[in-house]
Amino acid sequence: MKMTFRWYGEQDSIPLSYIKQIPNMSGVVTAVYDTPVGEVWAPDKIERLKDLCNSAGLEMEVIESVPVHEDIKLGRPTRDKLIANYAQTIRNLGAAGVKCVCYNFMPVFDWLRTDLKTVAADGSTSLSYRHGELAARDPENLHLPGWDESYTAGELSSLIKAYSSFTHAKLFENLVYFLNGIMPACNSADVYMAIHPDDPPWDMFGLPRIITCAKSYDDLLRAVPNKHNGFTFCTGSLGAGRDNDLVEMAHKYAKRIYFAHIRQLKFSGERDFTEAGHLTKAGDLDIYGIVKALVKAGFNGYVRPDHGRNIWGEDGKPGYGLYDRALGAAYLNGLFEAVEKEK
Ligand code: DNO
Repeated sequence: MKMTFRWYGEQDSIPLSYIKQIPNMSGVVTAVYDTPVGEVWAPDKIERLKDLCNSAGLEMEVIESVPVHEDIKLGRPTRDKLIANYAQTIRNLGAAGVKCVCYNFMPVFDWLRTDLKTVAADGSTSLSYRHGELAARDPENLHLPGWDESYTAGELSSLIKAYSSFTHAKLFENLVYFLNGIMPACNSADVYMAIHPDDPPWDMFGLPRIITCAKSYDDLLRAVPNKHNGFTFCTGSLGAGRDNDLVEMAHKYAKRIYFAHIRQLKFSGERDFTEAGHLTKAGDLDIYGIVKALVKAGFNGYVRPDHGRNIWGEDGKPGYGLYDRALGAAYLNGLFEAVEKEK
């Protein structure tokens, strides 16, 4: 495995030199943030980002995310042009040494939470989700960090309407169409696509969500068997689905998991949870069991500590502070080393 760390480009308050100081850090996971969704990422922007990372002694082999335009998800007539642009971005990324691209296929919204700073007994803060509370909110008035916020209010409302009679099957068909359209570019650039699960893994505000469980994984692998089609195994996203057995999934799909986001959850209700530090005993997910299953089944991808808490007075980007993700990386390094040596 290669341990990595998410870095939000030059706007990120965490310097690359600090990331480099985390033991065993091979590289950062980042993105070109100033190209509108749907346009081609220019080679000079990619090279510039790569040079920044490499000068700090870090690789840039994983991109999170190249966002997918809503017209592709909706299957609108403009999609072929947008898919051709996406394919060109993949070729440009491959030429710069990128090996893995994380993306998601969630309609309109990315990850959802109700609170970004839930305070724990020890004073640390983390993200939390309470289903009843979120479902009662107006989706047209939601803002969360890390989202594409480029829609105007009018665009957002017409997008939500456009999905109103949209079925899961149609969305899945459009995902397959998209993947088939970009696979030739992935083959020639040798770039591995890693779809991020829906977070949380259920429909929200009447918008369909389709990457939620083992069945979605099976359906997608069957529809697009190409090895360049694989997964970002996000334990926090899939783990919110109480029926998902993450240890079993880690074992079953290890070879098609190209990127693992490892994060811990503590449940307070059927669909209510607070994020926690990465340790197995800090929450309800068996982080040790997941790592063990991945390693034993031959996982050989990228890993990043996901979210965690804000601690030691740090007022970092919610879910993306330095300190607790560094502690998470240290813990995960230990787990991987132990399990790999046992193998
Ligand atoms: C949240 C992240 C997601 C993820 C995208 C991938 O913290 O895991 O925003 O980056 O869904 O496309």
